[in-house]
Amino acid sequence: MDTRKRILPNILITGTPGVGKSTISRLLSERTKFAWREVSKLAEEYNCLDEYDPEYNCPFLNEDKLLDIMEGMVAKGGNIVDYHGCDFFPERWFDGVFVIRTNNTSLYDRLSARGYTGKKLEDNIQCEIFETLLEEAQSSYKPEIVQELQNNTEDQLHSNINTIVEWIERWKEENI
Ligand code: DAT
Repeated sequence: MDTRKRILPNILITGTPGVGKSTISRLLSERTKFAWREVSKLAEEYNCLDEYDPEYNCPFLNEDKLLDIMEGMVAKGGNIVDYHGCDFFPERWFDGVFVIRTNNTSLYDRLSARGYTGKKLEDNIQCEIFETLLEEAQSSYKPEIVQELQNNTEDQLHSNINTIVEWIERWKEENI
């Protein structure tokens, strides 16, 4: 895929589970008409989940198969890719990478409300405390395309949507 052929940017929305990736991606896709690519759903839909990981109580993702399927989807741009991981996508796919962040107490409440308990809950809170996804994004993409967005409150949610919409408008001015 040649990035020069994209007429719209591709955006990656990443972060620990519960930080608000789906909420942001859905609102953003309604505003921009960009396609929302929920990677967990695509993995299920296209049978990219392999045998069960007993430690984490979730299936392994067949990354190569998933990437083959997604390659055609992202070729023309105009995609919002939403996933709690970011180091296995080809770097050339994305023009902007947004790492969504949430404070520990809000994240704890959101994940508990989702029914997470024990190790699964603790691992996800630790993941946020250790800035695992921020570091993963910073080591996988050029620093100038990685942006961190705090998403604790409704006000921040709307301001984050506006920030990304404005970023898209700027990208269009600079690239078309
Ligand atoms: P993710 O897709 O990262 O797992 P989500 O979008 O499902 O996260 O959000 C998790 C929960 O948090 C969900 O109940 C919606 C809520 N939420 C998201 N953003 C929020 C915000 N800025 N303020 C308050 N609640 C928020």
